Amino acid sequence: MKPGDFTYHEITTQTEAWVEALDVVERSSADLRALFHSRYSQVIFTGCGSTYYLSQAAAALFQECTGRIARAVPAGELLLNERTVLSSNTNEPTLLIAISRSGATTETLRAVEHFKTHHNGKVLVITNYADRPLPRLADLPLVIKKGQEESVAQTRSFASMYVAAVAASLLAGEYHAERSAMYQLAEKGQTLLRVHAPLAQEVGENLSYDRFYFLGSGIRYGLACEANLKMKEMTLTHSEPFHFLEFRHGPMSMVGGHTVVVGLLSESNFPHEWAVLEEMRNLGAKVLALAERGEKVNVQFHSQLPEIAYGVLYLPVLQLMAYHRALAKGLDPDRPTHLSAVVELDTL
Ligand code: F1P
Repeated sequence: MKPGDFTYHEITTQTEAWVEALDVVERSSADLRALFHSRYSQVIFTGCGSTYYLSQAAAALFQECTGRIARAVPAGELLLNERTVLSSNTNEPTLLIAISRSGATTETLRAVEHFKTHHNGKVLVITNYADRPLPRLADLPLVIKKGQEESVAQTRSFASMYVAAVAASLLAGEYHAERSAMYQLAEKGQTLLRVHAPLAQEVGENLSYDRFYFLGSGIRYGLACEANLKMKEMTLTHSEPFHFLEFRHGPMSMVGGHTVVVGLLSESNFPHEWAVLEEMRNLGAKVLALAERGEKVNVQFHSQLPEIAYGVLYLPVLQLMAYHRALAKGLDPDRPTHLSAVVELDTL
């Protein structure tokens, strides 16, 4: 095995795990319906690192699909600063959705245990491993085994759990046709990986770029955060995520000829978001745009699905770009510096 072989395999086979995620949600649909019809006044999504970013993407989508207030917090905050997150009125039940690849991260485990002991509400867990402590704490666990990975940085696992979170949100919002249509995503994802592999390699291997900004708004912000984390973990490159319009309010000072600005564009706000990318191009940035369609957009999905359903398509090309940059820098994408696959603490 060469450095990066696991990561490459996990990125390029991830669409199998997307399909399994849809199957898992379908098999659990009666239990999920019962859970979503139970009484709760707010929904909290939680996780750590990648799965916190997944929580951000999922909370925005859940609220968009259902109209119910949903928020994402890092599990460490839910545990250590719970009064900034949960209502002290225990008559107001909360639906807690905890997400973890490993099902063993200490912060997430302790936060869920504490919630179950001191608060009123049910717990849904999304994970890749059944035989771990976190799913055992759940009222309902959704386990997507095909998302399991050898690598430390999450790629296939993230996408699989994100697809499950999207499908569950569509179910909660009664978007049934849209949820069925998600089965078409696997083929679209494979096509994107095939067609845009050279672009991911070209941008990834260009070491004259020294900083990456990932712009995404609404349901895409959490995905921009995750793409930014891949760049940091795998390639040790300065990288940050921003909401599109926020980028003009300070961060654009950092833009120049060595900058890549990646835009995860929406359909609904395309002109406003595109304008930001054009301005950054005029300041010398290399712009990499991803969207459902658009004349000058580098990566076009042509999924013909509604915006709420196709978010996972933003991920594979950006994951591949991080993989290529890590190799070009002489790093092992499978084993990011200082990281282990799961953070287990005996201090909490
Ligand atoms: C979360 C996580 C990963 C990160 C690192 C440490 O794990 O923070 O996102 O890449 O490997 O763990 P999990 O709770 O989702 O298993």
